[in-house]
Amino acid sequence: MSRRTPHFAEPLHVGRPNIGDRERLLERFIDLLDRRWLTNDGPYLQEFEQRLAEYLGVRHCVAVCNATIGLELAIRALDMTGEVIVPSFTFPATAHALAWLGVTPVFADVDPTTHTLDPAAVERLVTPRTTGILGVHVWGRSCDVAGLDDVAERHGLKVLYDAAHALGCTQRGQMLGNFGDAEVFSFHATKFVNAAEGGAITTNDDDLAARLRRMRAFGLERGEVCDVGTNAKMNELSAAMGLTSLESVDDFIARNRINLAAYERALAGIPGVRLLSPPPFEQSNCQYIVVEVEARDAGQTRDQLVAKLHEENVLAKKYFSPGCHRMEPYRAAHEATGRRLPQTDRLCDRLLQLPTGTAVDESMIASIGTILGNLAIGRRRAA
Ligand code: T4K
Repeated sequence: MSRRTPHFAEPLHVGRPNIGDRERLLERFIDLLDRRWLTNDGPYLQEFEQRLAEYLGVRHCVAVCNATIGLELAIRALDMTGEVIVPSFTFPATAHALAWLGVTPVFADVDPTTHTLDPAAVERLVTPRTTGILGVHVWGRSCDVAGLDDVAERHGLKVLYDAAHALGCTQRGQMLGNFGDAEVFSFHATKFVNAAEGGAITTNDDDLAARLRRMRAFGLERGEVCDVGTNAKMNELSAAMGLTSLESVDDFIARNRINLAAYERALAGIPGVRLLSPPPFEQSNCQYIVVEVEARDAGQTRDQLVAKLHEENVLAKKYFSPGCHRMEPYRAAHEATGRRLPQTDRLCDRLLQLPTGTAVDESMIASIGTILGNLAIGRRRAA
């Protein structure tokens, strides 16, 4: 059977890493090899933490080996136990970090516009066992931090934010990273600023920062074991990558904005295909191109569109489908509660993400628009 040639000869990935200044990166690698200092609070780690804290305007930044371990560290350092309320509409790492520590993730529904936790839905789930709220700034859109703080204050709960998507994004003009008791960023290869693997916990609480630093390195402080700890350290190679990548943060954001504008043009007028815009009056890193599909108007379901895009080598994603509450480790316990998460289920069925970043240019985006337009309009004509 002959296979049709895809539109793109090479696959276009969502999350193709941005590389930044290669020369600077290689200089740093040579330098750290010459110095023979590869991990354990090395100079690049310290510089990365300091530069990140300055960028975010936050007092403390504790770099870690990845965001999942960063969440675990923060959950434990904040003494979250029992039940913690969390969105189901997130990468499974958010829920896993709780479950891994024996804390029950209680899934709350999200706001249909922001895709982040709905404070009213959170409040309905508070029980005597609840110790905290774990919000996710999904796509870099800020949670309703004032609404969640209000619920937390009235019920004596800790607030942690999963800010894996949110570097360089603001809430009322202030950088995310400054809210709740702590926030956790990801510097995974697929994030627009990356350290190959990496993460960072930010907080304005001095005692919490000291505890996180101890816990990150076996509970050690000045050579003494003062706490139960683990090994969550970021090594020097990752820190050098993170630092170099962070130096290009403005360029990466500028490129993401240009790509977003190109998608706005390319997708305009395609029936049933709506591009999500970042919130007005806020700074956004624009690192995810998120499209909502209305199957009735597009003449195709989201899944059909994704399958056809893949045939053209556009490897669109279906983050975060299914929601965590429908995933094997959590399904039975969630079903037993009889609760429904209609907004989450709706988003899980309708959203897709398209390639952006420095590996994609405006002409590729125009072609993706043509492919999508032909699929949606062609189908309607056929109907
Ligand atoms: N919280 C939230 C809300 C998150 O979204 C995530 C991670 C976390 C917490 C946990 O953060 P970390 O512990 O990872 O620091 C990706 C990422 O693996 C994952 O980190 C990310 N969220 C999630 C949203 O997306 P996938 O399923 O897209 O697959 P992946 O990593 O294989 O990469 C996607 C595509 O990118 C591949 O098709 C090929 C391309 N790619 C990937 C890598 C790793 C490259 O071209 N080069 C590469 O080096 O998960």
